[in-house]
Amino acid sequence: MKNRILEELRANSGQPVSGEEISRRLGVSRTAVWKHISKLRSEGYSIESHTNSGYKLVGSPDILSSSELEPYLHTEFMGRNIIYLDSIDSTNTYAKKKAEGLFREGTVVIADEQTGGRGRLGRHWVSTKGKGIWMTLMLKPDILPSDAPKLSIVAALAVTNAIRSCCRLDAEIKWPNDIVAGGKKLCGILTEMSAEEDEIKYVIIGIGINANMDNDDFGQEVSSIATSVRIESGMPVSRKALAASVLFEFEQIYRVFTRDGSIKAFLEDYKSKSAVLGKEVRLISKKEEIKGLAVDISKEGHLVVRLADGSYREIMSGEVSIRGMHGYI
Ligand code: BT5
Repeated sequence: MKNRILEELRANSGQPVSGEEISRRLGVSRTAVWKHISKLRSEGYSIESHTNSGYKLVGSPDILSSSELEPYLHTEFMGRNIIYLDSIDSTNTYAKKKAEGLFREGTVVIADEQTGGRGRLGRHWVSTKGKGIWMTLMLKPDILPSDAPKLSIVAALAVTNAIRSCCRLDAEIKWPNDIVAGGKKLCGILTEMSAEEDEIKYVIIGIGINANMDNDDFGQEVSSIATSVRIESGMPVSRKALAASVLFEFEQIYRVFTRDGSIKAFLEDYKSKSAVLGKEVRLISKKEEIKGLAVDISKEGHLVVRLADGSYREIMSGEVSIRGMHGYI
């Protein structure tokens, strides 16, 4: 009901609309209308009350709730059910708990702030309030569990396309799951899955985009490798427009991918946006560090590296960190 009242206020584009009219149109009491208006105000909506003419919407908060995101969405199922949280430890942790029950395909958990944002291997992800897009996509694709890791490739390509089209920034993909600009990290992706035998129970894809982060927000250690859309482009970005664009791009590629669990149809596009192909890289895992020239990405989504002795190694994304020879990338 709250969202429908918001729609009524928006539909009147800046003109006041009387409580009586809203109550009649929506079939609720005037007291109920007043209560929902109070709730909207507490969420950051600026609503003026005019004694004779009614309520007028004069400002909306910069948040990624369903009612704020909805006008920007051009998807069929991605983000059509949004769980918006003001603050949470981690949207991935939250989504995992939700995914144990029934959920609608394409549900998105979005938080304005994460107090315990997670990277891979238990690393911390800085998620400052109101400055980024911290979200988790909830999916149940009908593909083999062994194909699910390729969804990081799908997500990385979607985010890169969205940043390129929304922010006019030459974002690139640092295989497999980082998006970079100016040699620093703009976005990280954390894909987690639960499967039983040959059936996927759920896949959740956590996406953290540094939209309007400032250098100070990252802290000293992270700021040497991190950047944001705002820092790189010199302009703040609309988080609503960017988040909606990511969901749109994701839906397009996900549809193609889930036909057969293959990345073949968009692999060339992915490769053309790669920040590592053609570069000398260091691949760091728990066991070893190897150096080589990144030459290709296979149809399995593995990185193919040519080593100094001329031999080739195919690297799976799992537990590897990739670095340039002299810096982050
Ligand atoms: C990642 O891990 O890059 C995956 C990050 C996924 C974050 C999203 S936000 C929504 C969802 N909910 C979660 O709890 N997580 C997901 P990894 O490749 O392990 O990189 C982590 C490393 O990146 C850290 O050790 C830092 O060095 C660096 N880092 C931390 N915060 C960062 C930030 N905001 N921007 C850039 N780099 C950061």
